[in-house]
Amino acid sequence: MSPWLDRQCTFVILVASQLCFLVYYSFGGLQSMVTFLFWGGEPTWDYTKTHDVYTNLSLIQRPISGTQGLPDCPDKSPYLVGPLSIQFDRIPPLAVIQERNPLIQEGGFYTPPNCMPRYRTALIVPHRNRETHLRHFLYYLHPFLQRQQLQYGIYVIHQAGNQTFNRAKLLNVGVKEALRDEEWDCLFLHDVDLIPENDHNLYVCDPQNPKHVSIAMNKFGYRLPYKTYFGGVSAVTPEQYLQMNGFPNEYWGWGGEDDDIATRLQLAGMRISRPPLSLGRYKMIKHKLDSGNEENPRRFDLLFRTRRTWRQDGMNSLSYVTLSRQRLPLFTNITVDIGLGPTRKSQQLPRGKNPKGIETGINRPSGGT
Ligand code: BGN
Repeated sequence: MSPWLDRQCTFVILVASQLCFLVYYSFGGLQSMVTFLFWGGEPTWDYTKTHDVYTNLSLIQRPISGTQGLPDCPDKSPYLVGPLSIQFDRIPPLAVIQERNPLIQEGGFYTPPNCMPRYRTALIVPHRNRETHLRHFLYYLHPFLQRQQLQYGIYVIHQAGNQTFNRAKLLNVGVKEALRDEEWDCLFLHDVDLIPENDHNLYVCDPQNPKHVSIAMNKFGYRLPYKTYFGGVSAVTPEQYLQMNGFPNEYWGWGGEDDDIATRLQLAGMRISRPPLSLGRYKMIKHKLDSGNEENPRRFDLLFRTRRTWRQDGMNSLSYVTLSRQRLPLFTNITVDIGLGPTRKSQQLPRGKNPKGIETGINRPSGGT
């Protein structure tokens, strides 16, 4: 080959490889490139054309012939509509939500009246001082889930008292309490201020791996803020949850617990599964950082030690006191005393007594510390 031709070839290869890199990065790296090249036929959604969240709900009726010998629900629900209109300017009254969801049973439970559900999903919602958020949440989630033809239940886990909030521990409590009621196939661990924007985002688990669902939130410009992000809404089977020893109990205040969960699921031999970016879309109800949920200054140190602590801190060390368990018309409300953060341990309530002085059972599983 002549030196001239050789130089030409080198030049072309150089330019071509630079172009390849350019394309690679502009499509968001390897994962997105693979999705782009081997596109699985997922529909692309037009979020400028949205539907009312109560669309099709009146079509879901009990059959006149009774519920004996109902067929299995179809693979894909015929009631789904896609992108939903979501607004937070008016707070729906509980009575209105009840009226618009006549098939919901006491405790916030639902089972499709006209077919046998394929999945049973429990939603676990940590809560304190977010009553208006909860009303938006119930208004949007009930019709959303009914259209998916799931059997489901909504559990609101309310932290008693004004001490530092502990989201991850409330989730552990919620899982334990929900599994007392029913053999749920899937546990949706759900922040109260996040509303799904597309009903094709099915509230079912990935049997292989824990699923991070709220991957495209308006707050983060509908992108994942970082690769291992696991906050907001996630879905795990009870088996996956126990395999990772649940969530850490020691994160008091804002931040870090979701990163810990992401680490522990990897330490337990699993990886994060995710829906397509166009489906895992969520609108967040705007709010300020709550008092009692200030940034946790210990989170960096705790995260540094996850590898050493995850087997001891989690479901096997969970202890709390159930103060009340109410089956309300739209959800099951469980109020718990989960104790106090590290600096407040000395003020902890005496065992078996709650602030009202009512005797309660202590929910300490075997193997607890
Ligand atoms: C991260 C927080 C997450 C939070 C996301 C999104 C921490 C740990 C720092 C080492 N993690 O920074 O908890 O969900 O932001 O807001 O603070």
